[in-house]
Amino acid sequence: MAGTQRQSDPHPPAARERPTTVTITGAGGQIGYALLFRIAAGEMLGPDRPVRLKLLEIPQGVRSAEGAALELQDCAFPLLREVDVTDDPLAAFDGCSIAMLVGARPRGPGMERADLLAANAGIFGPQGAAINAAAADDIRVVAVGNPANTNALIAAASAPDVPADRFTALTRLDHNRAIGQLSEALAVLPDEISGLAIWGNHSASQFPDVSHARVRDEPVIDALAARLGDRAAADAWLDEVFIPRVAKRGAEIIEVRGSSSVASAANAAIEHVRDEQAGTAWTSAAVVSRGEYGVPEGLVSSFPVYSDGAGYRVVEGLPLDARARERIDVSVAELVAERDAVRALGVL
Ligand code: NAX
Repeated sequence: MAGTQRQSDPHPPAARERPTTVTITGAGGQIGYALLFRIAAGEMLGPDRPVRLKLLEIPQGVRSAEGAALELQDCAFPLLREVDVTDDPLAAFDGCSIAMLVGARPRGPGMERADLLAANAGIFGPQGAAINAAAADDIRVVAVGNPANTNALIAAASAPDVPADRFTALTRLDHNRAIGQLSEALAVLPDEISGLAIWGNHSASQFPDVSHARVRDEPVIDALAARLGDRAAADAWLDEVFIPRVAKRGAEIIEVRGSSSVASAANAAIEHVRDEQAGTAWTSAAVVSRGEYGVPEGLVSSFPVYSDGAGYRVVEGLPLDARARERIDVSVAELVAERDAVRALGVL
């Protein structure tokens, strides 16, 4: 009988289901360590979907990933079927349904932007090719490693047999940061705020946009005006405090904590995949543009998105005022420059 268990069956239904293969690159790093245990506990795909984890590292990172694999075993998670650690991208993406591309080359001292893009093209190009060759038909990819949008673009371009809309980049952390700031400013709970949008690049040029956001049933802008005195005070707070604070939050975390965002980034990556798979009415994610809102086709840019469980789609038809248009254009211009720099390297 569907949905019931025979009393003699010692295994819950999840134990009999085929596991979903999740590949995490850079799994021996900080965000990897904050991701693995939550995924294995079922917080990303839910309590009914067993997982097989494949951890990809460079040779220097393999021992760290192996150590995490030992600890995963020590958690005895019922949903965790298998953990493989490898430095071979083809083995790592074999049969993979969800790829979380976390490992990236950080900007070193004196490194020019072109050098950074070239170093990451050397990572995300081959990983895209390996996804093309080895991943499962239902593969979905999220780039977390920076520059995340352009890294997703490179991976997508290197996987010609995989539909481009399977590739996304993480701006959920920016989205959550913006909600955190609004929730504090308005003294409401985070889940009372809806309709917030991050546009453009996951960088300081991004545009955290409250123009369609509501707190309960009230426009956020009206709630801010009521709290801060008037509409001019609300606009000033948005321009001078909120937008720069969200856009530069990563730098603030580094300054205060002495190290970059880790648990919040892992949390956002988990929520990005969870909502893409389970469906959501509205969030933010960087997806391959089909020309929506004038963003050049093919760029991986952040938009307000929804998911019906079959991948993120852009929420279309939102009116944009001149200030929003200008901010989006600035961030998209940065994405165009990154794409052109990568093209100049002969990568795209
Ligand atoms: P760590 O340096 O702790 O870990 C990165 C790991 O990636 C290392 O273990 C390294 O050996 C591995 N790696 C490097 N090249 C690799 C390759 N070719 N294949 C497989 N593994 C490889 O960095 P961590 O703090 O975990 O951050 C990872 C990335 O996330 C960075 O690029 C960082 O900039 C980016 N972030 C992105 C965020 C976002 O919202 N999109 C926010 C947080 C974070 O800054």
